[in-house]
Parts: sequence; structure tokens; C-alpha cells
Amino acid sequence: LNQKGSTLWLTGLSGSGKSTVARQLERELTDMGHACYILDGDNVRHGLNRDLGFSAEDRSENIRRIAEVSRLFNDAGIIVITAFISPTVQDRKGAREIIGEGFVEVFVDTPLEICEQRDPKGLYKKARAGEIPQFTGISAPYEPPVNPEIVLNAADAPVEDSVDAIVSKLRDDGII
Ligand code: GGZ
Repeated sequence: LNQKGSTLWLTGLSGSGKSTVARQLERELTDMGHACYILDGDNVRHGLNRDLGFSAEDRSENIRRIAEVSRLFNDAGIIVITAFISPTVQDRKGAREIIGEGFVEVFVDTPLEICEQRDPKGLYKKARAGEIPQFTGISAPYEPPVNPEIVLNAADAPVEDSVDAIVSKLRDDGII
């Protein structure tokens, strides 16, 4: 195989750009001949984790299961890109422990004000109106990573720069 199993763990607020970065990264890795797979709300929260909501407890369980699935993909040699808010230091630490060596924490560091201005799905507006309880950044906490491997200033820089930073890190680590 031309790669080692690895998990790019994207963390950041709703609307921070995680999915955009994930999709562009997937495209570039695939074009380079690498096998990769995105885990996100669309393919996990509607299936494997359909029993989970957004309480602190359910989010922890969401992250734990995603980490276990990522580990299985990594065992098969696949590069996984996860795109979940994963709001707590403790849950991300747990994911790091489950996944082990290939874990790369990527902080999509877009400020709340910008995420709220973008509000692509109108969720922040609803959260402010009290229509979505425990919404991350509004009525539920987001704890920024302490020592992430990569910090992306996705608000100011083109997506391309974010993807380049991640690809460089994968090369430096000997993953690709
Ligand atoms: C945060 C919520 C909530 C609440 C629904 N808080 O922008 P989106 O819509 O597509 O991304 C958000 C997604 C977050 O799910 P995660 O699995 O990434 O969260 S966590 O890692 O915390 O378990 C948002 C939508 O689900 N959403 N309710 N209360 N985001």
C-alpha cells in the first residue's frame, strides 16, 4: 500500500468549514492515488449513531463510536477524515487514545462570530431564538484544542491552503 492508516480528526464549530476542507482533502488524496474515507454527520448520525442526540453524554458516545470506526478503517490501511464538532478536550483525548499513532488533530479555527454570520442552515438563528437547545457555541460549550497537530485559519485562507497544510503534515509523518 502507498500509505499508512491515519485519521485526520477535524474539530470546530458548526459552520467552521470542516466539511468543505474534508471534501477538498478527499478529492486531492484520491487524485494522488490514496484510499480515504470521510466520516461525518451525514453517514454516521443517520445510521450507526441514529440513537444519539446532542446531550453531553450522547456527544461523548458519538465521538467514541466514531473513533472506534476510524480505528477499524485505519487497520485496513485507509486514511479517515472525520468532520464532527467534537466539542470537548476529554472526548478528543479519548479518540486519540482509541486511534493511537495515526491520530492527527486538526483545529478548524473559525471564530464563532464568523460561523454565526455564515449560518448556512439557519441553525444559529434558531439557537439564538431558543429553538435548538444545547447548541454548540450558543448554549453548549466548545473547548478549543490545547495542542492540535494542525490549526487552520479557514476563515481567512483559501481552502487550498488548508488542504496543503494537511497534506504536508501527512508527508512529514510518513503517512503518504
Ligand atoms: C450542535 C447541532 C445541534 C446542536 C443539530 N449543537 O452545521 P451542521 O448542523 O451540519 O453540523 C452540526 C451537527 C453537529 O453534529 P456532530 O455529530 O458534529 O456534533 S458532536 O461532535 O458535538 O457530537 C449541526 C447539527 O449537527 N446540530 N443540533 N444542539 N450542532
